[in-house]
Amino acid sequence: MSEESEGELEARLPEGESFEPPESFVEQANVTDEAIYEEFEENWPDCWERAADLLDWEASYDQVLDDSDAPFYEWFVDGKLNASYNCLDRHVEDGRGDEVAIEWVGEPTEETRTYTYQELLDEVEEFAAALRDLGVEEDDVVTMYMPMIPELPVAMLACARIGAPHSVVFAGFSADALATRMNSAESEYLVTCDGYYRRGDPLDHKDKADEGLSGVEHGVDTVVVDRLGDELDHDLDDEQHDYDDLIDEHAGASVDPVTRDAEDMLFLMYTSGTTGKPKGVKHTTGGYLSYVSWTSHAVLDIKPEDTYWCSADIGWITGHSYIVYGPLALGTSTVMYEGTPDYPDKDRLWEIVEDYDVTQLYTAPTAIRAFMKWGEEYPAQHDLSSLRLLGTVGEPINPRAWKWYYKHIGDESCPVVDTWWQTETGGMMVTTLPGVNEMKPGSAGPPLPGISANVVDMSGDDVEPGEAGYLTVDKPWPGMLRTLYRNDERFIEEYWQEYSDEGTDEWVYFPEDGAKIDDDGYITVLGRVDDVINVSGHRLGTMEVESAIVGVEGVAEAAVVGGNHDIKGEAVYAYAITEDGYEGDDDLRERIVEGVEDAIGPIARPEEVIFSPELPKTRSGKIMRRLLEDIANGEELGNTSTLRNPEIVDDIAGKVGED
Ligand code: 6R9
Repeated sequence: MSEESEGELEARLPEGESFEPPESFVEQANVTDEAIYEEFEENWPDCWERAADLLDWEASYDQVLDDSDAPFYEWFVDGKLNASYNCLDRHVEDGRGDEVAIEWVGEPTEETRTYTYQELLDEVEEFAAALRDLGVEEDDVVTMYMPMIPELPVAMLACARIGAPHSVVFAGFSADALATRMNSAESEYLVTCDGYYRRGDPLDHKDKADEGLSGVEHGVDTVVVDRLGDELDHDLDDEQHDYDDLIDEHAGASVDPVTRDAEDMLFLMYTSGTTGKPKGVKHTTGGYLSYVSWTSHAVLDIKPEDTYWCSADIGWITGHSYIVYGPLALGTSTVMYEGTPDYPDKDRLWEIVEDYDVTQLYTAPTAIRAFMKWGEEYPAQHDLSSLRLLGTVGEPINPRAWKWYYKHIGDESCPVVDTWWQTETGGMMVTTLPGVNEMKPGSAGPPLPGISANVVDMSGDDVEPGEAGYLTVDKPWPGMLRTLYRNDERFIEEYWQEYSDEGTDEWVYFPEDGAKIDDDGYITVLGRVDDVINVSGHRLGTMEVESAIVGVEGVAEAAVVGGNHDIKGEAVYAYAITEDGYEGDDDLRERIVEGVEDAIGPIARPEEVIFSPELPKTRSGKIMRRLLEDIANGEELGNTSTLRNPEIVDDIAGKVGED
């Protein structure tokens, strides 16, 4: 966008302004009555039946919430259901088998695939039969290490059908990251593929999967999807099976959905936390599926006749909840895109919106900032009038990006929902209801009906409006994680210890985000307050990156912090001390970057590696990360007198931006 037109837009939409939901949207919205907030509050926890009612239950639950063993809450107690049945069979039984479930758009522009609900159900049953033949039993964890190809949701739903929890590992993660997760979950099955396209080139994925498998401590049966055909050939060994062969062998198979208890695990999702070890977040069948269906209905306004598109990757929670489970449970058409937004050109997303008449678009602030930088001429080349609602997720959105999205993508006629939530919350928690609330750019909005979120100070008391504090949630909700896989103790430590009153039964969930709240109850999320960096909406633990760096020969010590970045929101800044006999030169810098990519993946690639003879430390020997953050951001440095080695600070600051 040109400076001039940007200036015009800013003048038209001054800071602090709020926007009413467009009349045309309200007229047709799924939720339009603001009384819903009161209704949920008065009827809590029974209000959540409204979410459960969006599903078909084999046996109805006896109790909405069991809080007798808090914070190990149970939802929809003794209810029985199957997630794959809810996402597939029931729509087919309703006579909607010919309607589109998945519109898959490949990176090569000519390559697309459409799955109707019937076709998706057929393939899910065939793959479910194949998994059973391989030995997969109920409650066995099946890992998926796959890019954005239709076989990924097929595999997830096939697992759900036979009651085998899935654990999807983002395809951009490294071989090491795959091995760590498979070992942690003791997962004996892997579904992966030969490769996929990135900006026109076939990218090998199988080699990375094989390398990961070599680090797995137990035997693994692997299924390999042939995504690239003749572009890439691989030999399969005895424990490796070709996906298409398995599907052929089980053609026409019918596999009844197994009856799952509401509290049975639907999937595991590993996410970064404060320590170096990723956490296995456990989600259940009844609570999770009810919650993502409800939020897809109330916030994304999904209706069966929509063509809805969330541009996230299914390897992250956003893709699980809002590409696969929520949209399919509601029986809509969900778009899945394999490629990147700028290939073959920077208008690719807008071309897809136009071609498929996309009705809702859900994306991330980092993408919106890139679109802004590329210029409004790209969306302007396309007819985007099919869009009815826009959404964002993953990190705070700056008001300027919000307004650009609202104007240049939504033509000022689509509400924008800025949705705050986490892997652990399962679904959206703080955001406006698009048919009810006014929108304030930069502020996510009020907590959703039934969600009790507050902004508190360090002792847990509410802060004054406008003051920064910590976001907390003091009532459970159906989509919440139930525990960290096989680690109840860490579950309590990570999320509940900080703000709960020991001895009483007052359990308070702490998501580790900073926030402020306005007079009208709107919450602005400020970002993580733990050692987690949010790079382009992806969570990275500083400890994970640090341990990768100290694993590089020649590095004695490392500290990693997040620094501001125009597009990514935050970027990784690495400070390293060399071992005696090693130079902090380009060669070592390169090996550090490689080391991080090998241990985690390219998303964790340091923006800068700064060599320093020492790190700034307090007298008690703790690294002063705040100071390193200020240095990365080129900010004025505050008081350094509490440091053991204050002289080092100027030295390091002088080195930022050198490489
Ligand atoms: C869904 C997802 C969670 C962290 C979360 C927070 C940040 C997400 C946000 C947001 C401000 C929003 N975050 N949405 N911050 N405004 N609308 O992203 O899950 O990958 O687990 O990340 O992302 O810091 O704690 P996850």
